[in-house]
Amino acid sequence: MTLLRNVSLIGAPTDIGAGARGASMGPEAIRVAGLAEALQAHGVDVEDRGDLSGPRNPWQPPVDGYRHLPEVVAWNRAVHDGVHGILKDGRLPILLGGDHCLGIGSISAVARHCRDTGKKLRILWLDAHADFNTSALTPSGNIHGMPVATLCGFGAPDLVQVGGFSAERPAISPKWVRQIGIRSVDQGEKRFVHEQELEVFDMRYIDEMGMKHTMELALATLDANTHLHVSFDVDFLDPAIAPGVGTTVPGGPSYREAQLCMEMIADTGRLASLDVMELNPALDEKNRTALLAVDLIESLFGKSTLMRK
Ligand code: B3U
Ligand code: MN
Ligand code: MN
Repeated sequence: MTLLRNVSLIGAPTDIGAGARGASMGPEAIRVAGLAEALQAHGVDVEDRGDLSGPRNPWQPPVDGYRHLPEVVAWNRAVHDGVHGILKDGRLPILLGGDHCLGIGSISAVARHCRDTGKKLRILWLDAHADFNTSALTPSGNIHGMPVATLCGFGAPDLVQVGGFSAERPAISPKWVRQIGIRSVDQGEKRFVHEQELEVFDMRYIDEMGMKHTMELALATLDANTHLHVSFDVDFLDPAIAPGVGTTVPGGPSYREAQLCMEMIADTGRLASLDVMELNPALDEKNRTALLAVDLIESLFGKSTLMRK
């Protein structure tokens, strides 16, 4: 296992792409829950680069299918630059969101880094939602429902172009993505997921086949040259254990399933960047969702009960 042991935290305190207010407090809640200290206890070198800044949330209705597009663009440019700087320094970025629209900035930075260093990119999208809407398909206009489609080149030009990409040469291909835990997909979005052949391990698949088999497939064909990015939307987890998110969907992975998912990712030794998104302290109970997220991130960085071969 050759896990990167140098981690940089970077916060993006905004709910600019979300449907509920409060994810802007996510970075601080994760810090208060002790992420840096927990990783340090596992021998990880952790620096905290503090929080990015950007426009405040004007809380306006959608315009042409997008809510707050100019503000979302500004935040994603800032996230891109912050994450790219960390990768250039040879460190593993952990983006503390913030809502999931910021995955555009984070993953475009990772994609640019992979292109420049000749790495293969694999993205694990842990989420209740596919986040594959476009302005024509979205029921809400909230851009946190659009980051995967945008990164694949289907989105607002200003967002598709973050990191120097374009609709013709987008940041990522749907083929590089594996979605896990999905249980809420809108009607039009469903058709588009199918059309673009996104590889989705939905909750029915996990229920029938188990998390172990799911992760074996999602992590298949990684090699020594693969950069593994995990985009962890905290609403991936069952709301019974993780109430502190804006859009809870029942029927998510249990604590045990989520632990196994994280442990199997850690075992690959390929984790090279991480987003922790959609944590909403305004909806949480005594920071328990943040504490759970920290616990799961520890597993992602190799915490295990016994010595492993
Ligand atoms: N698919 C819905 C809801 C949603 C997506 N992502 C989150 N919620 N967190 C939408 O608005 O696009
Ligand atoms: Mn999401
Ligand atoms: Mn979600």
